[in-house]
Amino acid sequence: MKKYAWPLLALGLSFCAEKAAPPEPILPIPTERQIAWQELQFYGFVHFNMNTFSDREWGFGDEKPEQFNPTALDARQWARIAKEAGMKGLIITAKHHDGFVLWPSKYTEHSVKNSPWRDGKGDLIQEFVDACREYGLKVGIYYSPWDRNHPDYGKPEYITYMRNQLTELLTNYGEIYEVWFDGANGGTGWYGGANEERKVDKFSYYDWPTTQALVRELQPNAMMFSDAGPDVRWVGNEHGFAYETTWSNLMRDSVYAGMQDFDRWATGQENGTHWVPTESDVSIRPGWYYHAYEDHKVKTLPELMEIYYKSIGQNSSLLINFPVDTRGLIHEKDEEAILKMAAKIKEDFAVNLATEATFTASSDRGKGYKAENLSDGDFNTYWTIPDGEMQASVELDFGKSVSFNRLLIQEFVNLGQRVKAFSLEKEVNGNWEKIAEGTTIGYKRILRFSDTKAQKIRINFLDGKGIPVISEIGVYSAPALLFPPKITRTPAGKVSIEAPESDLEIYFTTDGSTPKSGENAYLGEFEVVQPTTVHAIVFDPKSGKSSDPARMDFDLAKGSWKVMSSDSLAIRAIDERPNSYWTSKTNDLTIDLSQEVDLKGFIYLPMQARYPTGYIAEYALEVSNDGKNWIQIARGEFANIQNSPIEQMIRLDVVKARFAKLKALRTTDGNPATYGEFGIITR
Ligand code: FUL
Ligand code: CA
Repeated sequence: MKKYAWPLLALGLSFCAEKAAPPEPILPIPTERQIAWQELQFYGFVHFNMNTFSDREWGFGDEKPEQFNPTALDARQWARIAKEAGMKGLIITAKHHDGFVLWPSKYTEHSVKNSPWRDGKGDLIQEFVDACREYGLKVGIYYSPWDRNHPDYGKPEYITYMRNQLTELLTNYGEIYEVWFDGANGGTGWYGGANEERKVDKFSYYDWPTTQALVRELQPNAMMFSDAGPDVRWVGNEHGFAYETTWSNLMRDSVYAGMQDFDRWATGQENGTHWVPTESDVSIRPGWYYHAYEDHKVKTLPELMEIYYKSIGQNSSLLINFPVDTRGLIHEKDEEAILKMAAKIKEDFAVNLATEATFTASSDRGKGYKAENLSDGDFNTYWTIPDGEMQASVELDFGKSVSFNRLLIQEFVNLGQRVKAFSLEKEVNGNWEKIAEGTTIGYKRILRFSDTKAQKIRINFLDGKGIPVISEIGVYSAPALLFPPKITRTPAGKVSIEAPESDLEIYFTTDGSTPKSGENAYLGEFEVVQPTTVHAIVFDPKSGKSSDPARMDFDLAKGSWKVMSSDSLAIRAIDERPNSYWTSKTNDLTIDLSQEVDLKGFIYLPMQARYPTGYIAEYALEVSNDGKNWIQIARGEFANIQNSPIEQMIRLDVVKARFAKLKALRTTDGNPATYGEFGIITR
């Protein structure tokens, strides 16, 4: 009996009440391919290739296949971790700028087939693909157009080579969901032994339309990533942060990264002609590739959550990188960090208070577009209003006073991105008080605000490109996250530790061990002039919870150092303040260390200001015992510094030195060298 009742009922309903006509789309809108991709939200990067073994960020191209030799490679471990972390896919660096390829390509000898790994019979792309399929992850391929190994790079022949390799990758390994074309083009390289600088015109040289047509033909469902699309665009930084205002609309044909003032366009454009959503890429460590010296620099839980909210919470997808280590495994610390993040995301969104609320909209478009669609967990059902009405609001009544600190909104972007301004209010004794506000929404927007109590809230859609079309509204109460304290030191060696909020206790150690609450409380500044590692935690006596430890590795204090320059501002290069910097008209920085030291390396922090200039791209380090006679002890490049201006740490064989001179041989933009901070390593 029951069996037949439902279809009959459905049939009856569709006769008696017509669904109103849906709103007209506002162009641009996503393609089918982009609609499928936008649901993924969170996926992983694997940077594992020759650089893992040469300990570099950018290989020069003269590396030897023999160097590629992981001892315990297990792609299933990568896939397991990605899956447990809630990622929907993985993208692997099939070929990075150094040109080495992870599969036995017919078109080059510079590949795994000439490496000791699996006796030269291995195919890492195949192992990667098998592992991803086993764990139900989508497979993506990173392919660097810039190739510092290939002799023909810069000539038309190389473009044929590139297309041949793409054909191998996109034909032999099944379905690929994203093809990632890197925008970096540094210039110098080995190039088959030519060892020179080769400049190409990024836009004409590669003849992208032909390559894109090839990708479409071989993998019609694959999203193509590059600085400006065609399908998904770079977010414009390597912090993993999208913007408060982030449009998926882009003037695709006139905007590209690398152009001047790219950060003006990185947010997309309200009147953009094409649908090109952003992807926020970030590494779980400072570098993209594995370096043992970054084992203690894995991002902390608060840092990872900040990334989550600033990417996925700001209309972007999130691509987090694992720098797979020389064993061929994701490092234990990286695994721990990503799983903590996954657990915290679950915790923050565990209970959606909106599902218990009564929704009342200022108006609706009629049957099929009611406010109840806003909390049915289905992106494809939405609430919208009659054409012509520009402002609208939705009220939620929880039935009783509840506490919350997150608002999640999804726009039904399949009909175009519309909202330009919205606000959140709560009812207090019959009056509405603003809690938070936002600009764009897009596929997903999450507002964070401090714990708020209310029985009724209201979301006002204040401005848009057309009527709001909203899929989902969620309200959550995310448990507080304790941020680790900040540890800083003055040049004279006074260390202070600062908690993120008052009412928290601080505990610390100076012997490398992990601090414990109740042991060695921080009560005020203390002195550290010799190389020392300081760890510190904050402890919340109310909840009994501790933060993750913060860590700082201090070397010799800089108080007695002198900068050898007549410019009084030069002191800013060694003032222990990361946000101050010095511009050197002579491009170099000379320091009198005031005593002879065992120099084992140095540190260069590029300037951290918003509009940077003069990052050192190629450096030389000289030392002297008298400040007159110098010897050069190191020379090299700070790879990828332009896109990722992180602290550069160079370790060297020990040498005795009283004076040190860091010289910029080349800066990224040709302007005089800037120094955020210079430091030495003596341990
Ligand atoms: C950049 C590259 O230069 C880095 O090495 C890294 O691969 C990152 C994802 O993209 O442009
Ligand atoms: Ca819905």
